Amino acid sequence: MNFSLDGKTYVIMGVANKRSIAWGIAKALHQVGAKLIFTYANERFEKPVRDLASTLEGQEASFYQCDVTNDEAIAETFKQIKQDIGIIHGVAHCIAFAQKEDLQGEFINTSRDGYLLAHNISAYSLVAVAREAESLMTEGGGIVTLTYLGGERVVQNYNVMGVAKASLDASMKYLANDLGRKNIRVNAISAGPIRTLSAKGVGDFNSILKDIEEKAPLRRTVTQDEVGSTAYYLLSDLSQGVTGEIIHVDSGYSILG
Ligand code: NDP
Ligand code: N5H
Repeated sequence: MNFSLDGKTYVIMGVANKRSIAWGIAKALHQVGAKLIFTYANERFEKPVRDLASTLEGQEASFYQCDVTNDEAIAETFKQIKQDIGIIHGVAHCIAFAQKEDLQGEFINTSRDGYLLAHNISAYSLVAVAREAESLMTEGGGIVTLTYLGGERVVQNYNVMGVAKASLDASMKYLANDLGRKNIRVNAISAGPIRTLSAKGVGDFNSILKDIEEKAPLRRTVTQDEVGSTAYYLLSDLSQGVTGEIIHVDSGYSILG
């Protein structure tokens, strides 16, 4: 078994800044020798992502703009990657979005547009990305996405994003079934609450973190780096027989009733 990712290439989607979970994954994969390709949604994130990547010693990363609401943009991104770099061994999909007004109050008030937007960016994008990535993954490999407990049970205020995560989780399993015969494994990490740009503006995030510190078996919250090392496990040969799985990196919180 080869623990190193030397000679392997991974696409990291969803680094916004140094607090991003995607950045925790990037650091973990870099540490074990992987070559990294970063995608960002919005032009304004190009420079911050390039600046961050330049801190990874010896890493000659590549960068592409890819708004996952746009099928042509996804196809063009992977076409460019194929031309510029060649084959890839995996993708870390760390992307979600919902309108702020749909992340508070009662789920029953979710608008059709808000519902579709959250599902478009947060769930369907995995399907579209997997389809384009597949043709570049000729040596097999792994796809990892990020999910949250609110897709398995009701978590206050998570609302439409919970329903989108349930769709993401199911999409991950169907993709695992489709891609298994190509030796491409598809898995999800269910992360505990981590303070990131997305979590900003969430009312009372401090009390959510405090609740984890009080109740979770490990009596602490988790870090981007801990999610990163689990992503390394799922994207490497360490997890050879694992596909269609959701691993909770949440200090054990999900075992509580
Ligand atoms: P970040 O805000 O750091 O990352 C979210 C990313 O989503 C951003 O990089 C953003 O890209 C990207 N994104 C949004 N819309 C689009 C789009 N149309 N096309 C491409 N990319 C898009 O937050 P996190 O690191 O917290 O989030 C990463 C994942 O982790 C999400 O799926 C989230 O649901 C999940 N998660 C987070 C938890 C937490 O507590 N933080 C807990 C459990 C799961 P850009 O910056 O370029 O706009
Ligand atoms: C129960 C909770 C707290 C309430 C719900 C939070 C849900 C957050 C997820 C989504 C992805 C956040 C989101 O879409 C924010 C946007 O409306 C506004 N932010 C942005 O546009 C910024 C600038 C960009 C970078 O963000 C994105 N996403 O593009 C859940 C928490 C305990 C855990 C959590 C925070 C989960 C999660 O999925 O992120």
